[in-house]
Amino acid sequence: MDRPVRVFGVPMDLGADRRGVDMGPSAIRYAGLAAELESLGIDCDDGGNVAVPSPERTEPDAGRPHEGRAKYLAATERVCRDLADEVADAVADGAVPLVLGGDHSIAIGTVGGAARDRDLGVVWFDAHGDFNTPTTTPSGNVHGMSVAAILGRGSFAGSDWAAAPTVDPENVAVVGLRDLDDAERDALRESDVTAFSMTDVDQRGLPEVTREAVGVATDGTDGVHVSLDMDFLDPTEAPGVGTPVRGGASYREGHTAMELVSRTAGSALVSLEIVEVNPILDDHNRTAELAVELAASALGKRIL
Ligand code: B3U
Ligand code: MN
Ligand code: MN
Repeated sequence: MDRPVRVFGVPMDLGADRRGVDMGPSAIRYAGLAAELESLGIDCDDGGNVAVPSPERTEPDAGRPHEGRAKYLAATERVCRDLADEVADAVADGAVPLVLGGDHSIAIGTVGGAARDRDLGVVWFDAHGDFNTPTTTPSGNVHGMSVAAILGRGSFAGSDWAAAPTVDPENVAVVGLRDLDDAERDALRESDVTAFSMTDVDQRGLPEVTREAVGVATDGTDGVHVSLDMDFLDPTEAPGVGTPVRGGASYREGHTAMELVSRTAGSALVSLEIVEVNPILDDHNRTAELAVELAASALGKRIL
């Protein structure tokens, strides 16, 4: 990576049921993120944390009335607006923002900022589709709606923030799916988003699937955002995640995916984000350590 990297932490857990992902940014920094990136010759600067209100002092159903339910949507909006500004400023300064979550609702802010002033493609590595809307969600948790939000789907349309679609579904690819709700699955299949399940990964192999996903995100766009939900990995490798699902990517597949991001997106990589690390559920910080390794692979680390 020849551009500097600017790290942001977003200690957010309003978008998920299980507490603990708010400690993800600390755990990833503690696992040696800055030292690892500097060892690769990357100029790494820490932009600090974006302020997140605590759930104890926040009203889940405050704010704009919505059809259906999206818990803490008003607070999530404020956090995402601040994050979007930080991300947009970092990109304008010639840096690559590396955003540490936090639950996956923060991607609404990261993508909002990265897509400012450019056509952005997105590659989303996740066990889940994050394609629910406030009307289809079984949980009301915004981390299960963030892909829908960045596309301006469902009742996110018409409100003035998550509403404005920031990306074109034809330039969005999701990789690693193995846990979808019924209505979410139908919506994803009917959409123009390219979706690769673990069945595709099993049958075609992760390298081919990842190359195709990066191709979807770079085709006709000005750059790519990569969003890595750590539950993309199998829980044997990444036990410390908000919502573990068996049957995920292996340790090497995780690296292969990130190495291919670096090789194939290269200078088109606008921003990177790693989310859903939950230190409370982790085993001696190994999920955070893996997050550091995967960030290094995505930013150009090579074995040979
Ligand atoms: N699809 C479910 C569960 C879920 C989504 N993302 C995560 N879990 N991490 C939902 O609540 O929307
Ligand atoms: Mn997710
Ligand atoms: Mn997930």
